[in-house]
Amino acid sequence: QNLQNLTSREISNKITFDPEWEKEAKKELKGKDPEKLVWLSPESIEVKPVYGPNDIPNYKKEFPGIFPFTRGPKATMYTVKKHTIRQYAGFSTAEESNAFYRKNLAAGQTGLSVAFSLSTHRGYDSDHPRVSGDVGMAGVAIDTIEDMKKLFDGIPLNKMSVSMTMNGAVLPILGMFIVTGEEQGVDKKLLSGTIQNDILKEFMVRNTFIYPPLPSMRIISDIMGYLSKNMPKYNSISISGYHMQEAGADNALELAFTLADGIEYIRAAVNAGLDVDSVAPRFSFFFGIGMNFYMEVAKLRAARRLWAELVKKNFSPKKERSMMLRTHCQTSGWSLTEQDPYNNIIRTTVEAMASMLGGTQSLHTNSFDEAVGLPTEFSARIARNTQLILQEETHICNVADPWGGSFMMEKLTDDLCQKAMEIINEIEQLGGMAKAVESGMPKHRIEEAAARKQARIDSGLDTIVGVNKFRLEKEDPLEVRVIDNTVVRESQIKGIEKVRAERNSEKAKKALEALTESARSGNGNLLELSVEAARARCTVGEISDALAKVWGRFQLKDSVVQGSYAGEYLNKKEFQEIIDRVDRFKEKYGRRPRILVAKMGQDGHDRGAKVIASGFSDLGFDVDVGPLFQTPDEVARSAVDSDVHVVGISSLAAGHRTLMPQLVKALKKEGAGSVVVICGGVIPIQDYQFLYDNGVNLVFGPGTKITKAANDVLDMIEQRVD
Ligand code: 3CP
Repeated sequence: QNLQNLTSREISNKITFDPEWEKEAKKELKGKDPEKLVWLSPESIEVKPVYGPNDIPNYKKEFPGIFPFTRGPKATMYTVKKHTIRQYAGFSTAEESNAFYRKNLAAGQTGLSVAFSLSTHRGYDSDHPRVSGDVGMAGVAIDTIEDMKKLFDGIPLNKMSVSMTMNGAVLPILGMFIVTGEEQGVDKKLLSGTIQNDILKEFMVRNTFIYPPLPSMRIISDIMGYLSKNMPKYNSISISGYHMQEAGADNALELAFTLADGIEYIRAAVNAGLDVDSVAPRFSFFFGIGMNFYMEVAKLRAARRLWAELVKKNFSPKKERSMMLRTHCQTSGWSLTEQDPYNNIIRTTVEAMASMLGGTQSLHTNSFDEAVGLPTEFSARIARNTQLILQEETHICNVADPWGGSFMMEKLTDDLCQKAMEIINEIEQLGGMAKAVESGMPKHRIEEAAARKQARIDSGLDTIVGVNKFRLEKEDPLEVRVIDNTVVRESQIKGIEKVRAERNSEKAKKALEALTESARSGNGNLLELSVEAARARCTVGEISDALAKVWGRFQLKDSVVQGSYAGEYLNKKEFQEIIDRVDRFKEKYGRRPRILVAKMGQDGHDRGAKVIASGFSDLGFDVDVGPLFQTPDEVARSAVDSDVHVVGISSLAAGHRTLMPQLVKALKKEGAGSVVVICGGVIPIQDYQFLYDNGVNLVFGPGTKITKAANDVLDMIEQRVD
């Protein structure tokens, strides 16, 4: 079924001004054309210095709570119910995370949102050797139902709505959540909350997939089938653009890819024999909100309108609610800076305002220290209070969609709808989002946008206060939360051993065999079988492996985007100087400097790695990009095989203290001790000396210009080669 084009609004893209205003502006500009003041946004939308009624000649009256819901899903919006303050959190063990949740709820948070350990995301138990650096670092480690019960100890699941960001190991985690409710005495009909369950974007950006795309889509339809029958208050999916924005997508790409994912999920459900009205009412969305203020507000308005119109025209639902887009938002993690970090409080406030003015249903505000580590109690309090102050003190909540009817906001909403629709149609040409993902198109577009953005910052076209303008001479280090990974891992391993010793092993074995059989035959509901397996005390790793026996584990093929960084770099002289230096290197040593850009552990956030790869490649380096999820030994082996001068590791999930020393040792063992080792990403300044002491040669924090990094790396390589 092809998507029908939206034709409800004709919009003009010609830049015109009101003649009276134009005359006055020309006077002020001493004769210059006011068109010079038009700003070309990253979405390639021309933002004019002023708007008037002629910009929205086809304006249609719209109200919140009424199709197409541009102005909000509820008629009364925050005047009756304020958005949910839902802070994403989780670290270390279930006991520690539970204590953190309880404190936050007592202090004004209104919903829960669980961050799981990357080991859990990828379906590994904490005792697996591949995840030694990951357990409990960037989220809470859950291996068994006993961990899940501790996580929600004292939190009644019939009252508290819980969001769980889980995509890869979605079956064991959701199964364990349902059984936790059961063992708390809560009927699953009463469980409320959201499971992220959005695998398509994992293959594009977030990378915590386990299985190949096709069986992953089956998991999603099975979950939708089970939830629509058994858990009417539970949102079966959180279709996420947030991670696309974090990976570099502009607002039009984020909007288009997210809605196209949503359409694909409805198709998957319909193909699995489910009725659109049995699933779509429990679809929910998730958008990132960055510093492009007006555009972010427009994005949420455009998202609701486009979704309503697309679902109506293409699936003919009977229920209004099937067309109603409800969303969570998170302020942009990427917009946070390591430099002058208290500026992040202000950034987050502005982004939180855009989310509320755009009519979000639920919101996470980032803590100011998240560019360097996990939030502390102090920074988490400020993040939460940002929302409380906006809700309680500003009176923003007293009016639904205050931007409605603004010439500018209505025009930007129209513009974004049009841009996104163009991209959605391109995706349709490729055969829908699953096919587009397979072709690599969305991933490539996002990586291009990320490289362009980095060049705009490195060359000063886009300003980041405290980073490329108004930078402090001296920075004071921030206090960061330190997690002792070894202690967490040991305690998890004890927990797993206890569960295995006490369970009925025959029952556990049967439950796992049933899962393998269902994966093989295609019969049965995988969530129902996972609930059985959770009851039988099977672990996350065992349930995941039972399916991997049939489907295997998926590996992405990767490539480097070329030309986008160079294309956007303004200061051509500065850029050319490095290219010349690289050329001289080649003349002198017979080959170009060669770098292996790699990621270790289960940390799949690869924007940094990809941008470095594109930037270095455009500067003339030979660049190899290693596959995701490598062990230090595997990276060392690839470095030797490719005979590189330098290995660059990007670390965003706090694994650097464990994994970097292991890498240095592994290189030495391979006889490659002279390879330069560099590291960048989310690394607290307090850890730099530790890394240098353990053989790392250069550490680059967030906000480092790629051109500077390239020069420093060349200095180091030349010293070594000479
Ligand atoms: C709302 N309600 C109202 C009104 N407003 N009733 C009367 N008048 C109103 N004005 C009702 C709703 O209809 C609903 O009931 C109930 O109140 C709850 O409101 P809600 O708006 O649905 O809010 P909430 O329960 O918080 O749900 C929000 C959505 C949900 C729908 C967005 O999916 C959600 O909470 N998502 C969170 C996702 C999340 O936290 N993700 C974290 C990603 P009914 O339901 O009965 O209608 S963090 C990942 C980032 C980093 C990483 O990946 O690594």
